[in-house]
Amino acid sequence: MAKRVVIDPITRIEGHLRVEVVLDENNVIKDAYSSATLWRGIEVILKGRDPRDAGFMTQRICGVCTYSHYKAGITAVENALGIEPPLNAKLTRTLLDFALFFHDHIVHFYQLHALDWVDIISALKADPKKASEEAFKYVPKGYEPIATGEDHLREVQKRVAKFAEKGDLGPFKNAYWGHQTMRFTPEQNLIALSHYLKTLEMQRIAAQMMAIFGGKNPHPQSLTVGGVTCVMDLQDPARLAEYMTKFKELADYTNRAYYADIVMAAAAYGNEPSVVQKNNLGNYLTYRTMQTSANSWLFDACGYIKDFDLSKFYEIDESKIEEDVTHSWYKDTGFRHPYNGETVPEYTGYVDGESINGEGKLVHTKVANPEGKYSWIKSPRYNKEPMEVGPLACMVVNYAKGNEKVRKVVDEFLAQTGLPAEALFTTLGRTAARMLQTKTIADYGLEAFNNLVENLKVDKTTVTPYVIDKNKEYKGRFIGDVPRGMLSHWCRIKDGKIENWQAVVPSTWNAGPVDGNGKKGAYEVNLIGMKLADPTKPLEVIRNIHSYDPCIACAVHVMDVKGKKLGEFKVD
Ligand code: NFE
Ligand code: MG
Repeated sequence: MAKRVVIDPITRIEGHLRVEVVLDENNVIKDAYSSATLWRGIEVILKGRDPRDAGFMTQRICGVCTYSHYKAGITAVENALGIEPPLNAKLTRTLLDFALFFHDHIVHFYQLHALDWVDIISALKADPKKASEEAFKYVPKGYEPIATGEDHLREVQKRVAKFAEKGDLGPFKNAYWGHQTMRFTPEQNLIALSHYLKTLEMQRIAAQMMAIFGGKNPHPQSLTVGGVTCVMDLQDPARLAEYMTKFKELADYTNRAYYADIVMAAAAYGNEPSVVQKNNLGNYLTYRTMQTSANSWLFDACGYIKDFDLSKFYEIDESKIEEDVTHSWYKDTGFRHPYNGETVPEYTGYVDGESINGEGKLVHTKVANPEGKYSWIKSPRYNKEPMEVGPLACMVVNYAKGNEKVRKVVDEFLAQTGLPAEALFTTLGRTAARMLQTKTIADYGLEAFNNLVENLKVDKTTVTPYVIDKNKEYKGRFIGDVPRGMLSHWCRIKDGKIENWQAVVPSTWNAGPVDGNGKKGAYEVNLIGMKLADPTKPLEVIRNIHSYDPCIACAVHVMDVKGKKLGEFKVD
């Protein structure tokens, strides 16, 4: 009988995710199931509400990308009502996006993902002097590394050694230290560890950056249907200067630490098969984001590539976005466009099976039922095809479209690392792409800031007035990339109230189960073919899943309107 490994929960993500992999006799993954085990939500709560309040409620979908759903909720209503916010408002919204992307991406790589790559215990054995010198190898031209100075690195070692000496590694315990697929040298591990600690400071700067024009972070408050309300701050040169200073600090950190560490990972992990295994799903979908002037976006592609082909860009046709629930715990009503989306729960649980536990023993477990339903996540499809979304999609689709800024950043990275373009379509490539997206913002984002400053000199408008006609029916949507990929919110308004609201979320695209046509989503299909060094320590699977930066709170954002109990869970 085939061996099965169940990882539940996958930790260091937002929300509740279970991944099951089925192995052949050589421990190669033959099949995989991605299952969201948590049920929560927002879409149904929105029904019957005032559309002007939608953004404040959609914002509660997630505690991580709070700004994404806020902006999406507001913009979907603007689109429905035919409101064009003033340029000042659009550019201010972009400045908030920059803050969110910096925050999410550095925290993801260092706090949520790095420990799949960086062996903390090994860092304690490093020679700090050697590490200090080595750090110079990986920074982009014209920059100096952050992790320099023998004394500084020795201090870093001491901080972590205190945990180790107590016999309790605190935040670093329960990881697969010493795993066969960990490839950094002790010195490289020490360099990355120093950045892990430094990021705890840098993420605070990103949060402050969001609060300058957002009022606070998380859950900023300064967007309103028609524009923005941070009028006083936009008129205050000190606030503008403060934003620019923080932007530059994060841009500098991106180049000197984040970029450098990914170049280092590319060098060390280039021969680790589980990390450079090519994805199986070659479809990547993105939508323009970060408006930088009246007619330009930093990432301007609205479309997709197929079969890993970087030479052909296809434009999106919004009518081809649908969601299917054949294998999700909802009543099956076929593929549905989100304007007509439905969410009727139908929980059927798991079935009896067996899996290998952490001691290598075969134990009785509940497992996903491939014939039935096995996740709270729906399966979004484009033209009935699964698509991967996320920073990797954003970078490769913009590359294919000929976005010059993206091309420059990607080409320089490939040249410095010696990697072929094909290497982007791997676990390593997905992790690198998130950094390259951050670097694109770091290198070019201030264009939006400068354009806003110039525009404010001649135009003080921050909001467009509007009326909602209660006798009219409206429909509208937001589509755009947020830190985890392409997000869309779709709304219908009737009698001045929200009649239907559907959010099709990045992690839903990637983490959804197989669809009614037997086509698997990105998580499931991309795991197939990966060999595990040791099934009792499935680090390869965790590293791959973490590379998407899963947010299951976002992916499962629906709930029963009456709050009915849908299943019982016992935690031992
Ligand atoms: Ni909860 Fe989110 C982002 C959105 S993700 S983090 O980015 O939308 O799937
Ligand atoms: Mg939804």
